Amino acid sequence: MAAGTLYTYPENFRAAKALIAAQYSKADVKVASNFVFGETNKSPEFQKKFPGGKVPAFEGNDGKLLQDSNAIAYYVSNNQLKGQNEFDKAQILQWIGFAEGEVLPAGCAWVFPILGIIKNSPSSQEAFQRAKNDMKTALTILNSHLLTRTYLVGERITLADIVVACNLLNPYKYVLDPEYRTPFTNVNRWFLTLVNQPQFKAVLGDVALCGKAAQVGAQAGAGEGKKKKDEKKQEKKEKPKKEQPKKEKEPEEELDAADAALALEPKSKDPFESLPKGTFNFDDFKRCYSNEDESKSIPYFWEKFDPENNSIWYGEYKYSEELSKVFMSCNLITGMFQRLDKMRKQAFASVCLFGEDNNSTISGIWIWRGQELAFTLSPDWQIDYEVYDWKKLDPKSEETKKLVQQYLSWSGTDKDGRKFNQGKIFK
Ligand SMILES: N[C@@H](CCC(=O)N[C@@H](CS)C(=O)NCC(=O)O)C(=O)O
Repeated sequence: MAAGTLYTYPENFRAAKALIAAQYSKADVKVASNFVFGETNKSPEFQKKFPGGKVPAFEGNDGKLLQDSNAIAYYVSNNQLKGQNEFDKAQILQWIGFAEGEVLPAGCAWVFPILGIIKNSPSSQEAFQRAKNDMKTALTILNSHLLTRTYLVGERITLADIVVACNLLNPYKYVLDPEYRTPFTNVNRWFLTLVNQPQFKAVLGDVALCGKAAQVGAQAGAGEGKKKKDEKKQEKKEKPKKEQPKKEKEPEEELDAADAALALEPKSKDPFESLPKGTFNFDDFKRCYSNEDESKSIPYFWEKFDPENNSIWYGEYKYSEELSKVFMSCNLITGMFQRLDKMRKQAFASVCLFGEDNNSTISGIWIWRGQELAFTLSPDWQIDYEVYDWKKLDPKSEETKKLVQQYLSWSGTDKDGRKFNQGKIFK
């Protein structure tokens, strides 16, 4: 029986396939405890073993290496999951192909902009609509197949069920609301049967189906009424502070898609261009902040900061009561960072999450060129900023010094005493 270590971040639906399969087959698969997404998988040692640096990745106790969630899930599966005869095996492969080719693209295009994993732009509205339609087509096919069957292949759960259900996990959690999913009774019944099996539950915990479809820019599943620009306007329990590297890189999960989206955008004028440059060099400061301890980089900041031409702001997320899972809130922050990509050159921010699941707040310190709220300089930067309250800080005041110290050193508590949990750096 296969035994080894799975490299992944927590709550990765791809990794769940192998972990659930391992539950059924009693394969001894352990999740690497010190894995930091965007860092461990980008290291030369990791990439030597797993070229491309994607996760999940599997290292057997015997040294065998495997990438790709479906391949790993297959490897740790028992014969029942793999199929009892050649035709079953072929059908299982067929459904894995369906999961990857039909379900996953539609699911990602629909859910990822909402989770802030990929950038949403006016052109992606079309992709969004297409994804909803494609998901309908995929669910229709599944629904008619499951009309007369309990499981996808044969009479018992196989890898086909595990892989298709895992690829449907995020859609069912975040966007397939009761109205959308009602026609797909057989798929709903099948999905609920699966996620309530002890082997699924051991990996996924309780899976709550979506009550209200989450929208882009909003906390998934949370009320939408408060946001003005409803159409414009969001995994893994992240590592607790002690284990987290100080200057965590932004998650690169699916950044390939985000980067591709950015690359397609026409080159536009720098919105900061009309403002005087001043003497503060953002690149030099960022380099210092990344390489030095805060005992050096914060004094460096104050020594170099040019208050005539730059300003410091405090931004606080308005709807903290809607924040649920920490990983989703982190995606909310990094999603905003991605959408502000062109602002990076002349800006820096440290945005922190305080508290824990279902009891957290988000706030941050931002520094940028100019004295006004920078988001007003470009329509491209106005997707998220209205969900924050913004306060310009007086660089001379003691309060500002304290806030800069706190947020740049990722420490302290929020106003209500919630402890620092995660920090994200916009640079
Ligand atoms: N087909 C692969 C896709 C793996 C994949 O895209 N993983 C993402 C995270 S879920 C990743 O590691 N991205 C990091 C990167 O692309 O650098 C699988 O199913 O395992």
